[in-house]
Amino acid sequence: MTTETVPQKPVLLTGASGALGRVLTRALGEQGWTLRLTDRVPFPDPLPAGARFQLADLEDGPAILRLAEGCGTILHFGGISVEHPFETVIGPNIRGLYHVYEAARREGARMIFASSNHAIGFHPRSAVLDDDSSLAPDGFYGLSKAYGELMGGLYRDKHGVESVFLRIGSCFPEPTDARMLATWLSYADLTRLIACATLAPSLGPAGSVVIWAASNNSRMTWWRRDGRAVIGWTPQDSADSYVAALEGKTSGDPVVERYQGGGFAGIDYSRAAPPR
Ligand code: NAI
Ligand code: 15L
Repeated sequence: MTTETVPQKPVLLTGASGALGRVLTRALGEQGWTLRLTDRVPFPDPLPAGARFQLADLEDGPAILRLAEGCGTILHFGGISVEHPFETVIGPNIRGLYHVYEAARREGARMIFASSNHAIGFHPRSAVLDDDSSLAPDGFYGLSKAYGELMGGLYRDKHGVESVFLRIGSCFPEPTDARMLATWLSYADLTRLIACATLAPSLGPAGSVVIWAASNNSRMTWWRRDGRAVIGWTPQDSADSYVAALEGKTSGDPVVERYQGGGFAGIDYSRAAPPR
């Protein structure tokens, strides 16, 4: 554990203009972090002191290398963030990810990768997963996140690049359906998670950790062991106060309700029926 609250080197945040990028920019900026922000669309909010923004496409490798110069941590939140056709996903989420890992390698920076529950979304909700359970992507988007975690393993094993793989559940202002009673991650818990992942002096002997990024929801019975003790993160919020309002809010679709990935598992699902 560490007593520092501000990283010694600048932190690069990709996807800064997106929903979570804006949340993190505001929260980490208020804590005095030196942020280098980037996205392919302009940053819509006032910039905090200590932050600067540069437009760049993740597919522009030299631009990403330049942006990362001098950074000690990369918070990689940019890219396609929901299910899309393969050809839409591959550029930002595969080629773009490669550029970010190359930048991390060159700078000796720690990578904090916004992976997703959709990397494991085809596990049924009856399964209990640990950090070494098999990947089971529920679409092309989830497949890109699974590939990202594998790429992180390659850069760890071959180049010593550290990674924190955040398998984010559902990070929104509040939960909005029954599934999110399990998967919800509050913005405050996300912000604390990023601080712990960035400031932890070490990621242990493995050099990488997987985190099930959900708040302290009593309905989250699907995800168990992970690396939170290594980085010192404990979620403090909970979806439990929304149970009465949301527990009946289900889709009625047996495929969607069967799998951890919910609606994403049901997109373009063409089997006659889910396996028994
Ligand atoms: P978002 O879609 O609001 O933000 C993604 C940002 O990436 C956008 O601002 C977009 O312009 C940028 N981007 C896309 N392609 C790019 C490219 N080629 N070059 C540069 N920038 C590009 O998504 P959100 O919700 O903020 O999520 C952030 C990250 O967290 C994403 O990687 C997403 O997959 C991941 N995540 C989010 C969850 C959530 O509940 N919000 C759950 C699980 C994972
Ligand atoms: C994700 O990976 C998406 O980025 C987000 O928009 C939500 O759909 C979330 O998963 C979820 O599963 O709720």
